[in-house]
Amino acid sequence: MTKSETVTKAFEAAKEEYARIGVDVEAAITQLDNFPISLHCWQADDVGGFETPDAELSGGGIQATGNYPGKARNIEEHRMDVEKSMELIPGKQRLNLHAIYGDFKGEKVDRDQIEVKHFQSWIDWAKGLGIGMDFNSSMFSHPKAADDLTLSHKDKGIRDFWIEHTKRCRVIGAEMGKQLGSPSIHNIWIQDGSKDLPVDRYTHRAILKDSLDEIFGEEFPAAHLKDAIESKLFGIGLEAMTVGNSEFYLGYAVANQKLICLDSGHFHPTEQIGDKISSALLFVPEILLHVTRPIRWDSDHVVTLNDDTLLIAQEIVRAGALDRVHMGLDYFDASINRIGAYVVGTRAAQQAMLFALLEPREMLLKYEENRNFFERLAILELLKTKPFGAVWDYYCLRNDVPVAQDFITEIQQYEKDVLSKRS
Ligand code: RNT
Ligand code: ZN
Repeated sequence: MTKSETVTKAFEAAKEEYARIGVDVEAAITQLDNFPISLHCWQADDVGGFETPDAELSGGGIQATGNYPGKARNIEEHRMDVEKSMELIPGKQRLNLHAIYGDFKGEKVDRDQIEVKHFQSWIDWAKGLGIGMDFNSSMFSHPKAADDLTLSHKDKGIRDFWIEHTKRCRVIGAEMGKQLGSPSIHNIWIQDGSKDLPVDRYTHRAILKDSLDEIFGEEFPAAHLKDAIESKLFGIGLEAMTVGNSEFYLGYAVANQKLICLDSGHFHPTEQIGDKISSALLFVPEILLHVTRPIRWDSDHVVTLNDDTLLIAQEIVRAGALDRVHMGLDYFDASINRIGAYVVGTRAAQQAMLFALLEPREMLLKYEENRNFFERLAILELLKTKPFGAVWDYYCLRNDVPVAQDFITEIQQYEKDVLSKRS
């Protein structure tokens, strides 16, 4: 038997087995096909970006650790790496770009000067690939962010600089959405906070609220732009207080009907963002997720198919919210092959979605409503040994991407041919 015959045969058997507990595998696959994952551009170069002069991630309470060779040094290499990664991932993806990744062509363009023209080549690139794009204002790695205060700074000059930057980012995001025929989600995350206990939290939060009001003053069609705001518990060097904490942004998002962005690394370690989805959905129009894997802190390790990722996927599916929850990834591991990081992490997120879509919904609900809790537990445990892998492999085969471990050799080859030649 050829490999594709083996995979198909295993899939047919799996389909029957799932059908026996009332799961329609084909329907699950169709739903997965329509659920794009937004790939964060910043895994390819450790959150460096393409500003002139060459910048590196600095401050902001976030850190990319590791020194694995081969990171993308310019926009051409970056696009090549993202394309290579996308070739090895099944299903639909989008690209999530940060403002510092503009096509500045060696020119020094400060953040309050960026325009659509600096991103037109990205839009054209995305159009060529037939994918949508999301966007982020970049309020870190900049002299005007050195105080760890941006939109909430008491200095009006600094604050206005970042307000201008973010206003421009929304214009650029809206243009991306318009040209690509798919709304772009613009996300605001700021590092603003304080290392030691401050005496004035209130004013900084009041200022941040005013800055956001000013930023959101301009309206864009929902078909072009969606606004998201991202909360955080703490950052490195900013342990005592974060201006934009969960209460702040959730309050703001509810009051102004913005998207709340939930990042799996931005809460206390025993909290799971999967649990927050159904609550937020009742009060905000849509949710943006930054799926990541925090180890002991917001370490942004590559996403894996662990309990946290699974719960996120299960809660999206169980809440019937595949069209209201947008899944973006947000990790940056500089210690391993970066294309490998993209492929493993994105596949894990998709696998979580597929696993969740293969749940026998009716049966589980019935058990739960009848308080048959051992039975519910038994089925949830049983699902772990169902032939999930056979469905996944078939999904890859059908999408014409490497099946099972085959992507490993492809990435090794790319490292040999391309990455190892970058000094
Ligand atoms: C930082 C936030 C934020 C960034 C990216 C680069 O803690 O998670 O989303 O990771 O915007
Ligand atoms: Zn994030």
